[in-house]
Amino acid sequence: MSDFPKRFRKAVASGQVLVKARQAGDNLATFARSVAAGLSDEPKWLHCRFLYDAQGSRLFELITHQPEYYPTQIEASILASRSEEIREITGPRTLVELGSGYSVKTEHLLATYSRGVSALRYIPVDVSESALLEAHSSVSLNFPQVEFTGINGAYASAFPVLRQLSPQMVIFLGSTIGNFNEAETTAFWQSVAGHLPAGDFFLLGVDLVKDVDVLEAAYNDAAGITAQFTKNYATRMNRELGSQIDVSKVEHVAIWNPDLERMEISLHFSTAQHIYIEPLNLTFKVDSGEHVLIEISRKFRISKLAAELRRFGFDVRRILTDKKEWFALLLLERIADAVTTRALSALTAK
Ligand code: SAH
Ligand code: AVI
Repeated sequence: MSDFPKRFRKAVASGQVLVKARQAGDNLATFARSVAAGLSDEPKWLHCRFLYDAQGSRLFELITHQPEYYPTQIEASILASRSEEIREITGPRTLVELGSGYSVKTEHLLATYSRGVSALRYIPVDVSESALLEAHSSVSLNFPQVEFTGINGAYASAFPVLRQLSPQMVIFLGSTIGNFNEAETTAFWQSVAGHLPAGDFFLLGVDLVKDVDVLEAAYNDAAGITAQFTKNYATRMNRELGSQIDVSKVEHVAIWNPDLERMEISLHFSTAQHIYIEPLNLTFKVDSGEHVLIEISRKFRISKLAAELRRFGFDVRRILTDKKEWFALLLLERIADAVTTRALSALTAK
């Protein structure tokens, strides 16, 4: 991992499409350890990043086309109409995208940021190799002037190279930030603030708190695609970890938690089952009727979020939202180090 910045520089220089942040074989061990940690806990959980194998990435893309799943269409229309305004504030710069998936909505930004420049550097970061390759075929076809270097790894794997990419705008769309719990959110912003030079920008997409019926419908689409996406977790465990889960006896459950203002997505076991983790030779028992939490999707209130971001060293330069105020894009600027250092030490002193 420590030589990653060097490998990354070489990849950019040689025009390589993808650079792996981790060593081969690492992913399976990481997956097995993560599943074991979650199934040892009470209540049981599984980490949502492992939803995205090739099939999971395809299913997520299908979710974004379901009529009930409003975030994608609304965020895309904000980007389509406001990308110029964003570029006017930031000026031309490199685009780094966290959790880029198929980079579909990003094409609005690529179109705007590639205008009038001889080349635009685009660095998408994603744990899903298939999603990065899919994004590359589309971006290279539609934007030949874009220099694409995908980082195949977790978000944090890209942080050590942020300094060499300045001036940049880091993009984190789709309200994927909502999939982090509180501890992960704090660690994420502290780490981004520690690596992003002052004056660089961060474009954050967030889904806002709204009517429970709209929210629950978005995660329980009539075509059952989200249910397939959830159950694919168990299918992936069977294939990669030899887990022997009877997938026909698990169900997708997605409900709104009003106290924590988040959707909670679980695998519900209708019968007791034993889950094997072959690489670790461990077995866990799940009871009949038990729920295993596989994903949270927090929804936000702009004023509270903006105050929190300021404490992490980000100034909110512009808030872009739709008429119904269902979704928002926040354009953040990383403020000067002295100010941030004070803010961060005040945070850690709490
Ligand atoms: N940005 C796209 C895709 C969102 S889906 C959109 O808005 O539509 C979330 C994406 O983040 C997936 O492609 C998934 O593979 C990736 N992802 C999830 N957890 C990750 C992690 N810890 N590190 C890097 N990528 C991650
Ligand atoms: C990627 N992420 C923001 C999606 C969400 O809405 O939380 C993942 C998802 N899960 C089920 N549907 C969509």
